[in-house]
Amino acid sequence: MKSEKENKKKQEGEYTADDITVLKGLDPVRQRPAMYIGDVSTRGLHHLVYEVVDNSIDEALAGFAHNIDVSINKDGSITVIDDGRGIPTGIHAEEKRSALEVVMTVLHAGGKFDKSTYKVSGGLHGVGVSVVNALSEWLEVEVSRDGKLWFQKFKQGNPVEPVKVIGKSEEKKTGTKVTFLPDGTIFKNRTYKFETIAERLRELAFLNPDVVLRIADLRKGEEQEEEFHFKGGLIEFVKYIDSTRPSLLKKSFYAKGQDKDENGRVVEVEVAFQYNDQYNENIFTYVNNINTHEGGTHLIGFRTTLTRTLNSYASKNNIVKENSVQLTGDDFREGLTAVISVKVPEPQFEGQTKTKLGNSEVKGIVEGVVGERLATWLDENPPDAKRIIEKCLRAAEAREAARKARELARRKNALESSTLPGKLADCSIEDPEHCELYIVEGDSAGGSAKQGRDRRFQAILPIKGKILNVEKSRMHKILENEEIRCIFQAIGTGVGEDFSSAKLRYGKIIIMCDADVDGSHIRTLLLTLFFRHMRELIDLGHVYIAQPPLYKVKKGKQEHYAFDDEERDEIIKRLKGEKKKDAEKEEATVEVMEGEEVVVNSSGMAISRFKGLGEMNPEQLWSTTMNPETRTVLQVAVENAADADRTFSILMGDEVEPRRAFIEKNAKYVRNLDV
Ligand code: 0RA
Repeated sequence: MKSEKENKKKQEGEYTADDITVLKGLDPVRQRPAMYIGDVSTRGLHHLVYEVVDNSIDEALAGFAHNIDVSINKDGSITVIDDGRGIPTGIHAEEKRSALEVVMTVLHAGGKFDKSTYKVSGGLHGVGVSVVNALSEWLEVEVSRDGKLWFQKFKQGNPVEPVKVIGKSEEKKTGTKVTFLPDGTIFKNRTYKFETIAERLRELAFLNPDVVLRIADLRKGEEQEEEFHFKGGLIEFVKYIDSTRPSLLKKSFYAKGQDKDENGRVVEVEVAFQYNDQYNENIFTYVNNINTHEGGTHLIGFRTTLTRTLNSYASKNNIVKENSVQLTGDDFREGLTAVISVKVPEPQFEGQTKTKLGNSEVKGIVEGVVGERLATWLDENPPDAKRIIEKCLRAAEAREAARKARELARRKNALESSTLPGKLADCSIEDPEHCELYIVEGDSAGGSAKQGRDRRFQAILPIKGKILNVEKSRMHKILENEEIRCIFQAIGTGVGEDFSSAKLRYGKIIIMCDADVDGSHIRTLLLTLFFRHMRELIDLGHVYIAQPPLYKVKKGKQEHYAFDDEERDEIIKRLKGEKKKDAEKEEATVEVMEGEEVVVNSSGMAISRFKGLGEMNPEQLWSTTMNPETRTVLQVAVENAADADRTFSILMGDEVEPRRAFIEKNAKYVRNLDV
C-alpha cells in the first residue's frame, strides 16, 4: 500500500522511492529478456558469454587487462577470468552496499563510477553484466584486489549474502572471475557450442591485438582448448577472411589514426584491406568491437575516400585510357576484403537490427585517416597500385556487360515482379506476412508439395538440380541463369542495388531439399545466393530450412516419423512398450512402399528410411514437413559475419583442400546447419 503522500507525489509526476527500485531492479530483465539480449534461443544464450567477455575487453581497452580466459565447465556453466583491476568491492556511498553488488544488480551500472577511465564501451546492447546475473540460475564473482580474494554469490540476480573475503590473493594480483549458469526457466536449451564462442573470441583477438583470449571446453567427451592472440591485428584478420582467396597484392593496406569529434572526444579509426581475384565486396565494419553489418557513417566514409583516392591516382598516372569505361565506386570494391574498426565514445546505433552507426562526425574522421595514408601507400607501392586499378578496369567492363544483360532481361520483362515464373505454383492470399515460398529440389518433390500444400498461403517453386554457383560468377552471368531468375522473380525484391525488402512477396522463404549429399549441396548453393545477393532476407529472418523426416516407423495402422536416429530408436522403444501393455496383441501388418528401404524388426515394425522428398506422398509431406502446426523449420541466421563469409568461400570457392578439411571437421554438424 502506498501512503497518501506518496500517491500525491506520484500524481505530481515525481518519482517515489519504489518507482526508483522498479526502474533500477532486474525484474524487467527476467520479464522481457529478449529486450536485453535479443532473444532466448541459443543466440541469446551465447550472448550472455559475450556480455561478460565484453566487460573484460572494456577493462583491456582501459589498459588494465591483458588476458581473458573463458571455460565451458563440466556442469555446463561458464567462467570468464580477466587480469584487470577487479570490480571494486568497497562500500558504495550512495547505495550503502558494495560497488560489486551494485555492478551486478543494477542495470547499466558498469561504468557508473568512473566514466573517464572507460573510453568506450562494448556490449551489443551495452546492457552490462547485471543482465547476465538476472538471467542466471546462479552467478559467482571472485575479485582479486588489495591482496584479498573477495567473493559474492547470486541466485536469479539476487545476492545470497553480501560480499565477503574468502582468502588472500597474491601480492599485486588483480582481476575478476565470473562464473554463471544460465537459468533453465528462461533458456530452453542451455548447451553451449565451443565453436560459436571460439569464433567470437577469435574476432575479438583480431580487433584487440594486445589481448590474449583463451577458451577451454571442460565438458566430458568435448575436451579441447584454443588460444587467440594476433599481434598483426586487422592485417591478420583480413588474411584470415581471405585465406582461401588468393591476394592480388604483395602487401595489405593498413592505417590507424584518430581525431576528435566536435565535443573533443577521441574517435579511433583502424582499417586494413586487400584485394582477391574474386568478385564480391567484403567489408566488415566494427564499432567498439561490435559488428555493424548494416554499415553506417564509418563505412560511407571509407567507401567515399577509397573511390576518390583510387580515382585520382588512376588519372594522375594515366592508367585509365581515354576511351575506356568510366570507373565507379562499385568497380573499386570488386574483390575487396576490408575490415574497418572504429572506437566511438557515444555510438548511436540505427537501422532495422540496430547495427548501423549513425554518428555523422565519424564519416569525416574515417575519410581523414584513410585518405591521406592511402594516397601515400599507392605512391610507395606502384606494382600493387597498378594491380588494383587494372582489376577495377576489368570490373568496369564486366559491369557494362551486366548492364546490357539486365537491360535485355528487363526488356523481356524478366525481372519485373508482375511476371511470375511459369513453374511457380503461387498461393491465393496476397499479404506477404502470411505467405510462404517453398523452394523445392526436383520436379517430383515439387509435384508432391503442390498437391500437399495449403494453397491459400503456401507457394511452391520447384528448381531443377544444381543451380549456378554464384560464388564464382559475376552478376551478368547470374542474371543469365534461368533457375536463379525464377527465384528472383518469385521473391520479388530485386537484387543488388535494386533490392527492396518492401517488395518481398513471402514472409517465409523455405528451402526444402533431400536429406542427402546432393540435397545439402543444393541447399548450400541457395544459401550462398541469399548470403551474397539478398543478405537482408537472412538478417530480417525470412530464410528457413525445411526439416523433412529421415525415418518412418510403421506398426499396424500407426505411422510415426523420426527426424534423426535417436528419435527413431525412441519411437521403436515406445511402440515395443505399448505392445506389451496391449492385451489384444494385434500383429502388425507390414506394407512396403515403392522406393522405400524397409527393415522389419522382430516386433513387426516396419522401419523405412526416406531417401528423398519424392518418396513421400503429398499427405506425408504435408503432415511431416509443411504443416505449420506440426513441422520444424530452421531459421537461418548469421552468427558471425566474417566467419560466415569465410565458410562460404571455403565451401564454394576454387580451392579443394580447405573444403575437404572443413567438411571433415564439421561433418557431425550437417544436420544442424547454421551459417
Ligand atoms: C567498475 C569500475 C571499475 C572496474 C570495473 C567495474 C570492472 C568490471 C569488470 C567486469 C569484468 N571484469 C571487470 N573488471 C573491472 C574501475 C575499478 C578501479 O577504478 O579500480
